[in-house]
Amino acid sequence: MKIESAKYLTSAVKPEDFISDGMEFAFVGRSNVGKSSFINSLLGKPKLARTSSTPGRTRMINYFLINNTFRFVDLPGYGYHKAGKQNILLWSTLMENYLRECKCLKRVFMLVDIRHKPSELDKDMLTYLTYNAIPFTIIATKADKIAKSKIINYINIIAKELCVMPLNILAYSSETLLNKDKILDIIQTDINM
Ligand SMILES: Nc1nc2c(ncn2[C@@H]2O[C@H](COP(=O)(O)OP(=O)(O)OP(=O)(O)O)[C@@H](O)[C@H]2O)c(=O)[nH]1
Ligand SMILES: [Mg+2]
Repeated sequence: MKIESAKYLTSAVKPEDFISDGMEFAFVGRSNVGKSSFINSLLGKPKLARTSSTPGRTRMINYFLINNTFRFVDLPGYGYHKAGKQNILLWSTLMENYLRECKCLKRVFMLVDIRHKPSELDKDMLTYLTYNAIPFTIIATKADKIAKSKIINYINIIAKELCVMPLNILAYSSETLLNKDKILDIIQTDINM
């Protein structure tokens, strides 16, 4: 698929703001895992979704309109340890509401850091998606941070932890754009269905 146009559409801060028609692809994962960078690199627009080295940057739900036909939805990250153990934001309420209510969702891209074992929250997310029959693709991002020859080993570890086949996980890097075309093809196929 070719990205012809991509622009910021609107943000949601409460469920009443959610858009209820059309097609959407949403991006979930731990805070700082690289969701906004993933969106920007897929779209070839480095500054579209705000990225930051500070976890918890994306607090609202941000909608982007692509090719005037479908939307990307940048969701707040989960598992953000704000200051000390007392103040852990687990899943954001807004994100939970979104996953429960969205009618337009074609697929969720669930991002994990290729270098780390998935957390309990990641496992909970996967269970949630499976239980609610939401189609998903697991993305192991920041693949540029490890040697190419090691990618398969890391994918195998993540697959085992998440109880999925290694084939169901795609390595990605917003720096090298590894597997970008494959991901755009997945989106195109979903749209055509
Ligand atoms: N090397 C490398 N760095 C990445 C990659 N993806 C993201 N980063 C960096 O990781 C940090 C977090 O990226 P974001 O895209 O802001 O992460 P996020 O998941 O949107 O974070 P929140 O909005 O806080 O939930 C930034 O410093 C990015 O530059 C990648 O593929 N490779
Ligand atoms: Mg973000």
